[in-house]
Amino acid sequence: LSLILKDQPLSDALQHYGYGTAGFRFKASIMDGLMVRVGLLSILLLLETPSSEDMGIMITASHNDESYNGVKLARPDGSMLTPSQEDFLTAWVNENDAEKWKRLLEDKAENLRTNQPCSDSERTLHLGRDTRVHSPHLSLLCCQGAQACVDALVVNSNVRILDHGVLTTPMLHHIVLHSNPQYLPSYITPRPSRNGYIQTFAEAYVYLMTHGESAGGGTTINALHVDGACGVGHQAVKELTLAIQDLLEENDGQSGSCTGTVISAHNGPGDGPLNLDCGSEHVQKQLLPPIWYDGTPTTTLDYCCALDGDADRIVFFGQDAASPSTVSKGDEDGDVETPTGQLTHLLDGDKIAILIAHVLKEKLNDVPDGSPTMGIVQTAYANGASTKYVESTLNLPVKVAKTGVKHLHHAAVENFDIGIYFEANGHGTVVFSKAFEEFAIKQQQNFNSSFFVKLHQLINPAVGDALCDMLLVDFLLKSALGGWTLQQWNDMYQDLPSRMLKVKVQDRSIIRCNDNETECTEPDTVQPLLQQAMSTVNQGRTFIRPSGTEDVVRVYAEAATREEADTLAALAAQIVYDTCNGVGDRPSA
Ligand code: G16
Repeated sequence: LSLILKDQPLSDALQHYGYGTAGFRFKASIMDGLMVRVGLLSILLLLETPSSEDMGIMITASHNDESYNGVKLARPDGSMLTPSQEDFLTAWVNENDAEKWKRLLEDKAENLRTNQPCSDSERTLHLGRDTRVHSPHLSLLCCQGAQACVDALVVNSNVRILDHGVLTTPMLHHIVLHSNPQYLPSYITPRPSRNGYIQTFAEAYVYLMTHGESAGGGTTINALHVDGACGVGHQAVKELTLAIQDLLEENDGQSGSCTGTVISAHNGPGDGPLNLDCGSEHVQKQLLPPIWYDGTPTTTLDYCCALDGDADRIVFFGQDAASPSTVSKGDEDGDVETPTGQLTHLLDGDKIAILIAHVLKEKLNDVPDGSPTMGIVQTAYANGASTKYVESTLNLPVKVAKTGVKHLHHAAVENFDIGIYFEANGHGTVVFSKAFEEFAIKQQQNFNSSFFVKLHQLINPAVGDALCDMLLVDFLLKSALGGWTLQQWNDMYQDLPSRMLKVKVQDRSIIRCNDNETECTEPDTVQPLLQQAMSTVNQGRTFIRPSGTEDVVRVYAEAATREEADTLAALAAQIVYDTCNGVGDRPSA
């Protein structure tokens, strides 16, 4: 108690620490006290799980700039917290009443004495962190809070706090899920470690690349250039690439002649500022190629992808090789030259979801009886053309969820045997039901087809995962589709031109939206003005919502032409500024 209330009180007493779209996320300078509390409360949540279940904590602010940090928890099956767990955490991290804290801990201790008097089952709290400069310090505080709770409750040594050091977010979720193998299908071997993560996905990729119908048909293969956002994903890509090369060498001559794709990792920690002018958020929102801080790749740039700061998002793109981005590490003052290159293609989360659905649909058509159900979950940010394509051309159902993968994940699990969920920003994965697992096993046993089993092995079922998604897309393009280019992928349908903007306001909490965030409900003056703006352009659609990770209001607009989309976005931004107490300069038309 003295640790949380005296030694590490909340760093900013006036701040309400809310659990946002993806955990607590603030300027790192006001997070010390918060981290101690989160560590402590995580132990309470861990002790509530059935015996021998592990949980995890990830310290990262993902796509935000380096001055931010964050913390999010992983449940035993690798998924995000439930709303009631989020409420519990939020209420207690903001609590400063010593008596209430004392009672909470006494009640918990009493409960443990009564219900788990001599439990010898081991539970572990796994910790991971990204490469931000303050992450080790915040991680340490979290561990101290967790250890203090273990000591205070006199819980025996069967609670372990295991700091894995630097991990990608999906690695942490993988480790937690694989530590609780009861949540894994029988055909996935539990490997709860960083190396286990690398081996799991490298093996599935190599199997699929070397056993597909088109295996070896790789004449169109170009190197895949990966922009690591100057974050944690860079090293992980290198490890994955090495593991794949080793496996391909072992396989050499045994099956097919596939050499795999040469994957080339760029923009590691220290090459440039984290997420600045690089990474998936930059590429997708600014519609610009990244700065290649470690030197512009000299070969073709027609097959590239960009990760975000904790490697749970990915977008693919092609870049005009004639005018690549200016190479710059920034001068002494930290200035960075403006990129000059152009995107030739942007393949975002909508396109990734549709690529996966397209291949799976074909595969399922070949299956003689009883296919599992399949559908796609999107958010309001999904391009209107993508939704139309899924419903009209693929003939698949679409569900629209609130922003935040926790909402999409839930909707995908609830509604489909094969639930493909992606946010347009490239955050997503595929979840499979028990019925799918039985189907996949039957396909393997009765029809000698391991495709569905191996596909499941290549996908991180716990959370959106840039590295798995990268390998999956590469397999689909190169092998399953026999050598598609980004152009062919892009040509599946044409996106409506869209634009995303951010507006600063005095207090974004005054803004409320409907359930799927397509309309603004408060302040009530906003939506009629947005409707009016939409009516001025062809096929116009716009919405606004308060961000759950940054202190801004987000604006999305799409329309029939680039000019109309930009005009609509600017109008919507001005409406936000005028009606919600905008801060700084009024957005220009
Ligand atoms: C997080 C969430 C995503 C969400 C994004 C932006 O991404 O995991 O689901 O789309 O924030 O959220 P908002 O618009 O509320 O700021 P990441 O990659 O930053 O963890």
